[in-house]
Amino acid sequence: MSVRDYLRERFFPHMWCPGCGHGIVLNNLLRAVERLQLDKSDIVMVSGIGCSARISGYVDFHTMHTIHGRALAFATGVKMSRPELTVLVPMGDGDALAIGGNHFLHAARRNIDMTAIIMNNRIYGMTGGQFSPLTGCGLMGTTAPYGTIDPDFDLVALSRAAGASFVARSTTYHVNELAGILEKAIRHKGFSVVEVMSQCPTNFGRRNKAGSAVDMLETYRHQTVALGSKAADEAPDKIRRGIFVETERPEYAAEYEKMVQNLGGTD
Ligand SMILES: Cc1ncc(C[n+]2csc(CCOP(=O)(O)OP(=O)(O)O)c2C)c(N)n1
Ligand code: SF4
Repeated sequence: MSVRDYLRERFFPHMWCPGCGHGIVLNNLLRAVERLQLDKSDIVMVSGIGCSARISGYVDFHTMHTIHGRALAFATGVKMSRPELTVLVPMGDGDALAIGGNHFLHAARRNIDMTAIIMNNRIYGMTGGQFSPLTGCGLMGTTAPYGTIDPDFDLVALSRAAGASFVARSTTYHVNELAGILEKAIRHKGFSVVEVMSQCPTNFGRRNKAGSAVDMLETYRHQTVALGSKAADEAPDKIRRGIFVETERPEYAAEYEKMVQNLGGTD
């Protein structure tokens, strides 16, 4: 299978604005799936609502485009009924951590085997630029015309504390790294979180004077450092990229199946 075989080309051109980071995420996600040579009929992609969630329209897997904030709840149902399938859940920062924050915490706590890809553009892109739990103090949104006073979550720390057994961060600038991380996240047995810093030039960039999409990519290049690198030692204030957590612990669907078998099976 090649990357194109995993695409629904009939739905192109896509709906994203020129320069949006979400297409880069789609590209690298498909590269990861291609490297793993997964059969597309063994993959289920479940998404909520948002520009990021629209990824599910462009992949030729089994797809469910559900409701805002509830992708992980639907995905949990899919995984519990068909644990042999690979479940991918692309979400925006608003989708995953504002309206969907409760589902996120409990999916991580349960360590259910799926890959949550959180496209962090620090804004509600689809609905015109309201601030999200990842926007950060002082930045502008339509709902924060004088700058938000809400501190942001550190998604890596939050995921680790909630129990995710694989936690990583990359950006749409670092595409080779991103594809490699997504490949490992999908292969990992347990709840995997991949935060991808993904630019929204239209609703975050313009309002926050972040420049063009290319300028925003340059910012990812200069303001992040790879975990364990010399650059990271020299720049404690820069944002870390890489794999922060990769541990083994009991996976929820497998534990449930064990319990069913111990009780005599389903027949
Ligand atoms: C229950 C519900 N509340 C609100 C909305 C409106 N809504 C649609 S997308 C969205 C936010 C999208 O932001 P995010 O998840 O960060 O994704 P992005 O568009 O930035 O990729 C909101 C509030 C909705 N569709 N359903
Ligand atoms: S509004 Fe932002 S997130 Fe949505 S498609 Fe445009 S650039 Fe991308």
